[in-house]
Amino acid sequence: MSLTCKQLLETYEHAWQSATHHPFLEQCKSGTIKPVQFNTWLVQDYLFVIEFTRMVARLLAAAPVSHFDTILGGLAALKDELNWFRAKASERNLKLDIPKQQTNQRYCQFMTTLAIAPYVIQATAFWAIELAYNQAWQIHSPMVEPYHEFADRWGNPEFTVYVNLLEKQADEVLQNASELVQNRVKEVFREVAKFEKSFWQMAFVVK
Ligand code: HMH
Repeated sequence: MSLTCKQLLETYEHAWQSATHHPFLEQCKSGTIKPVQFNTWLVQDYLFVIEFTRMVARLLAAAPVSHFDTILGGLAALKDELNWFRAKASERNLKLDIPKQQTNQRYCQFMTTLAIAPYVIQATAFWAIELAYNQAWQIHSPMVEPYHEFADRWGNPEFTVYVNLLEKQADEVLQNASELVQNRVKEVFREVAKFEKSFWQMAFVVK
């Protein structure tokens, strides 16, 4: 029996729940988040997305040509996203050349190590990372101003369609994964869930 993305979500339901629910998101929804905390998340996420873009570039290099369209679409969206982050930071007078917090450093290090993993592992990690944001922001939508556009960026229905395509691509290659590789996929999925949970918490570590 081959492993599927749906099975990962079912098996690790609790860990996934923690990845997509957090006081940070609730406080953005209600507008009670302190601006300094929101800004902390914003700059850390910008720094994360730089390394995430590099991960997606490596994934493209390992992908079958039939997966190019979706991945190239993802990279184009990341190009816009990086520019959007810079615009948001500039509106808020935030410095972007600051050190990553430890959680962010570890998450980025984890993405770097995926470079030498088989494509199926990279594809599943890619799907899980995008799904985490799609669900987390969607579950907490709509958000009050000025957070509405943040919730909409990842929670919008087109983003869900894109994440579903990533799931299909991961499922397709999971069909041929050995048991050893399936076990690595499970570990990587749990790691993503753990990192996503701690990422929200970074907002509350204000330096
Ligand atoms: C921490 N996970 C984190 N940041 C993001 N921007 C995404 C996932 C997806 O885009």
